[in-house]
Amino acid sequence: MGSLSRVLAVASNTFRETIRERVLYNLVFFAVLMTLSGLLLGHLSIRQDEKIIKDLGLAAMDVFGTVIAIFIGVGLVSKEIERRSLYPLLAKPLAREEFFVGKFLGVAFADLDGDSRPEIYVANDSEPALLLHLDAGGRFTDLALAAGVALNEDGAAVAGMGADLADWDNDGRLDVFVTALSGETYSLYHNRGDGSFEYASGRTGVAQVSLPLSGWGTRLLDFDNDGYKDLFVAQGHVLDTVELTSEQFKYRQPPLLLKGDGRRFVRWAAGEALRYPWAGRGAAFGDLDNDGDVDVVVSSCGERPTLLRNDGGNRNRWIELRLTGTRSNRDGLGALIRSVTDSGLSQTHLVTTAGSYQSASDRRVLLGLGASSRLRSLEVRWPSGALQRLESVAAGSRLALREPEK
Ligand SMILES: [Ca+2]
Ligand SMILES: [Ca+2]
Ligand SMILES: [Ca+2]
Ligand SMILES: [Ca+2]
Repeated sequence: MGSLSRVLAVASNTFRETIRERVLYNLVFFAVLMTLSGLLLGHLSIRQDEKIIKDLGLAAMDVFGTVIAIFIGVGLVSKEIERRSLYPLLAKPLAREEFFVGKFLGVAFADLDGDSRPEIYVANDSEPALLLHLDAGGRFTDLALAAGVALNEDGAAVAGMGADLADWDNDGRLDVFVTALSGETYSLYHNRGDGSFEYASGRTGVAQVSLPLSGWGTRLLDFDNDGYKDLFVAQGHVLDTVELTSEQFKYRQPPLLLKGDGRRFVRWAAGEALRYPWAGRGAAFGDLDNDGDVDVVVSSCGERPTLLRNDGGNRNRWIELRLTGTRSNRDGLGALIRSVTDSGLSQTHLVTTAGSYQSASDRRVLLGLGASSRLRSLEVRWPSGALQRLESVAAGSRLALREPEK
């Protein structure tokens, strides 16, 4: 019944909108048809001087013209209904702004503008990416082009596949990263804080490294707990025949690990496992062995998933956080964690399982402290707007934080 009533609602809306647009067109068409048939019959009747032929002919043309007009009208309306029925947004009256067209691969969620409602970043495989802003009335608007995250620095759409929203330069604002196909460069953006983003792939070294690579599952993660986010990408070209037509591009590619320092990213040799080429696709992140560093699971085409255990990431100090929402969602998804170490290093982490590509990650947050023995301050901004503040948190702690009820 639910789907039937939604279809009827859409049909009703569509009918009202479409009829207004098309009725004039159909009337004009009908009038032209009748004028032409009248002229034709008039011509015949003058020649044959038989009134009955004229009357019968006009009546026949009336019926013919009406049937044609109805067919065209019904055709246009049903085509419009069919087009709209492809979209899953049928539960409420539809506005044109709510249709966003694309290929929709990687998706990441975060409140980028601090209005306590999440934005949705959508990587769109060769079409401009979307940055959907949700207003207080529940309506989405695509801000990607205006914000500068729809295209790359050259104004071209890249084959965006995996995406992540994270603060890689520790300025307190979440930034955007999206992977691309070989021959393009991965797009790393810097959030300027005024609603616009800077394309930072060139100045950070990400562009030069990623030109021959094809990336999917990804995350800006701090694999060595030094307090600066690094970059992991599961890789492999989309075409298993690419080596027949290209000498430089490979179907199987090793995963990419770049170490970041808040300004630049450099390739990091992290053992034999990261030299093995896969047709990598999904990548999920989490501390699977609970030893204080982030491990990675990569899925690959035609092969078993691979677990990459992080050995040595816990040489630096760390704190683990697990959030439980009360007023916000139960898992605290979307919460922002701001921390400052004893040595003055500020970081911002987002609680999320999303991002990457076809993968869901550990919702716990692992905070790298470098050599610091404690956090000077820790602040959680919950999706409800609630603020929670802790001081002097020792390294090695595993904190379960519950959202304040009031
Ligand atoms: Ca927002
Ligand atoms: Ca930032
Ligand atoms: Ca790091
Ligand atoms: Ca681990």
